[in-house]
Amino acid sequence: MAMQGNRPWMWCLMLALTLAVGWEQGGLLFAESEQVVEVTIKDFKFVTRQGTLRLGFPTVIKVRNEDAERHDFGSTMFEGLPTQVEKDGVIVYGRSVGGVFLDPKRDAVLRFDMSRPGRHEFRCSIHPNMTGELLLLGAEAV
Ligand SMILES: [Cu+2]
Repeated sequence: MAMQGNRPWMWCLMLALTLAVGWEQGGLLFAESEQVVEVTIKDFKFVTRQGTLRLGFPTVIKVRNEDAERHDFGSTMFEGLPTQVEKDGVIVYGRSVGGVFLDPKRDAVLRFDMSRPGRHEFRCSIHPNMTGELLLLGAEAV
């Protein structure tokens, strides 16, 4: 993840604080326009709950690891897209986010704007047989 300035931690901390303060209002404001995908990791499998996902809309992927094992939610779907990752109370931004690692019983939230239609695969790099996918419709299909 690329950070600007010579004190990236400072920038990151300020951003995290700003977002934390504005969280309640922001959550309400964006509640209607965000499309949410819930991914639960359980028994070494991805269980995905998604509604119809449309292009160009703010998308939120909530990942929860229910296993007692560390897992990874990795995907190329974020490639080149500004992506916000919220994990363990810390929020970071990146443009080449490859995914997020989740310790047992932890969760993470990824936010970005879907911009490519089709099937988007995700997998766990620790357990390569763990895969899942999201289906994204073009705006014209809705
Ligand atoms: Cu795994």
